[in-house]
Amino acid sequence: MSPIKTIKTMNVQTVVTQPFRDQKPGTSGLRKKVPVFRQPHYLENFIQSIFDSLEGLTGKTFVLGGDGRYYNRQAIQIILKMASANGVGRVLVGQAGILSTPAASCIIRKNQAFGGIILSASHNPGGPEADFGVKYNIGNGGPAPEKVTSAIFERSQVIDSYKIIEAGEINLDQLGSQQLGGMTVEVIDSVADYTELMESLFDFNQISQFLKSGQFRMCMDSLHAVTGPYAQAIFEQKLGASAGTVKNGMPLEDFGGGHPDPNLVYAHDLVEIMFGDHAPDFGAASDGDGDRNMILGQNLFVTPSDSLAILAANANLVPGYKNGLAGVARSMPTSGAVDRVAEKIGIDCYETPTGWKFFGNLLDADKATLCGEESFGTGSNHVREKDGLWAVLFWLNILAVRQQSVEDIVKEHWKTYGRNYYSRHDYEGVEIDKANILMENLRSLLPELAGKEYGQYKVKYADDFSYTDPVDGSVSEKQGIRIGFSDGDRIIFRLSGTGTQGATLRLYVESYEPDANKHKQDTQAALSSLITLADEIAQIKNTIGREKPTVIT
Ligand code: G16
Repeated sequence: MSPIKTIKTMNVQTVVTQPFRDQKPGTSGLRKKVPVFRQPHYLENFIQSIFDSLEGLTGKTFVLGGDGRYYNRQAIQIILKMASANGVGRVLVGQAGILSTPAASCIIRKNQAFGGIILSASHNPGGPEADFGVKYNIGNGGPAPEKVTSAIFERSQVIDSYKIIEAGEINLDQLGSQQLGGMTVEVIDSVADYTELMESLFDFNQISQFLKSGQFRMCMDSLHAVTGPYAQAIFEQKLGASAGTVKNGMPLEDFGGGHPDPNLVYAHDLVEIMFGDHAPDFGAASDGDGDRNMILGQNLFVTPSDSLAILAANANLVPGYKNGLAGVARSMPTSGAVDRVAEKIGIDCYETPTGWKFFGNLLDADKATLCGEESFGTGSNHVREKDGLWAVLFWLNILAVRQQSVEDIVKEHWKTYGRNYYSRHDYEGVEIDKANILMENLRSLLPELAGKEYGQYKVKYADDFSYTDPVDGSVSEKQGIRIGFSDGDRIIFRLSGTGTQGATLRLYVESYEPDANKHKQDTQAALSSLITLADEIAQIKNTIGREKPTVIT
């Protein structure tokens, strides 16, 4: 343990400020452009609003870290000084300011911390003109539920001062304890606790033998984001995968100019490798803060919805889950593939609004063990966040046990359970007014849609999804417009809650095909009539003035 270093001058300053109107947290914390966060008092106001909304934080332990994007280090210095001024007892900070979102969740839980602040705008680009974000996680390690984020927002709207101490900078690169006023700052290894947790869940021996067998090659693309050091430590150093298995493993402040979003569009280098000649057997990517994942086989993209279903169906092969799943949960727009697995195993399947925070209560109450979302998120009760590398390890464990290709596993799954053709079409950077008009028009159509026929499709139900939490009874309304047809097909419309520029309209399309002879179609072709119908009902092109989506996954 390094000696305790005291930084002198600890005057607590109370700085007069005025509210910013735009500090309402979205699907996952407050996300804005860096120049917005760098305005005088902007970050400070939001952080003080967090502290003001928490009762009994004096003397308590917090966890702090981020995905290493531009402004991460500066923001950490400010937050540490504010935490000290607000009476926090101890802050555990990831070395160099680095903590992946799932690692932060793991560390909060392991240390029974009061909560944590994670600095990330997830999959959004980084850099001086790009995106930054702040989210607060509660003591269970998960994102703050709506009652907490609402309280933070309400406080931000009336805030008139914040507290900060005058002090020098903390050395974020040196492991060990330093003193900041009355508060201890412990700079901790960003990777160790998380690696240990993974080792407790998966059969590292079997995966290691498999990786070293020479029969199997994998490629992990960390997209110059936070998972680089974690992936190198786990796959290459611990499990013995060959050097170079992890690509783009050095976290960069601007993610190398890329968009750290593991999907077919933004992880194009990996997609080229996996769809090229001599492709490895298994490919994976994760996002800016390490909570998302994309899984690929040779010439094959596994949709996140299918991935969740396959993990659930094979959980008995993995040490950490071999005693069975209490239940599963998926967000409403996620395909119903996992529902069929749950039905077969005889466990409950919960349908929640979009946002990992909605899984927290289900996991805490042991109603669900595995959770997942179409937005490339999968996770379990081991932490309270989705977890990219956990999903990759889960797949590796299944592959090591079954000794089959990704394609064979997916095709067998479809044969057993049927295939849910599924796609999401995103229209990014749409004018906010136009996006709102489209959603309002759809809402006003809802009462007359039920029973209506559009060619082969008959509308069975049409509503704006509302969720009542089965644990605490809280109600979340207006969570997405669902139009379901009598054959089980669905189209869903939502506005994203994570963008920082204009609005993003998301259209989700799903069609179930039980017949294995019809599982070879191209996804977009299989869904084409539903996609056309979605435009007919919502008048997308006419209302937002876009001919085609920005991103299709
Ligand atoms: C966040 C949330 C996820 C959500 C995703 C997309 O992920 O944690 O639960 O599914 O955003 O949300 P939206 O459709 O509102 O943009 P992340 O990885 O960005 O933190």
